Amino acid sequence: MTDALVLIDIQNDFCPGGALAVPEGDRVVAVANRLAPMFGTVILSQDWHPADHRSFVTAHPGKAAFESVTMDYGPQVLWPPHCVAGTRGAAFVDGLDLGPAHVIVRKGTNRDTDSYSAFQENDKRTSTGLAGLLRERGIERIFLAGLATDFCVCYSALDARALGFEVCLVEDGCRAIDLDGSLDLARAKMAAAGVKIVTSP
Ligand code: VGL
Ligand code: ZN
Repeated sequence: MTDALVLIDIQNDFCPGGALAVPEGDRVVAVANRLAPMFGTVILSQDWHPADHRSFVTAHPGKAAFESVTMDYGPQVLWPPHCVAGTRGAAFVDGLDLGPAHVIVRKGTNRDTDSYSAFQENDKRTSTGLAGLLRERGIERIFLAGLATDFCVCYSALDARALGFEVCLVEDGCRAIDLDGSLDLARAKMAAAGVKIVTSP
């Protein structure tokens, strides 16, 4: 009862054929569907951007996708436009069973700030409210799966640790973008923060 499953961004645009496709991204769906009924609390996060979001390469003429720029809040990778609110790309993958989900947390809704973490925006100040929700439900430990291991899953894991939750990363329920060694870096940061790596039963 003190465990929650938090499924990160299992959306069309992060799957093969999507705008920001993660290799084998669709493979996490079966794991998520198998895990969800085992938990009393299931949260889904959904990347949900306005069409003119500042993390989109299209908002930075002369820049290329996957280049980094400096925003007010620090470095920001420029992404191909993805998960635009209300579009098919932003929808959850068809095969994902939404039945067990209690709450959907949308993130990245603010034009000027990206939000990798399901807990707070990249400014490291603006909360999504997820920590309060989990605490009010008596949650002490979260299991994380979804997309992408080295961005939204990793940032969510690190924030959860900083907020005092135990964190188990379900490795076979995640897939990575792996941009310039970002997966190794994410693994090292998560290990240093005390994130446990587990596999689904
Ligand atoms: C993500 C880049 C931009 C993710 C979301 O879900 O990992 N990555 N927006
Ligand atoms: Zn995004």
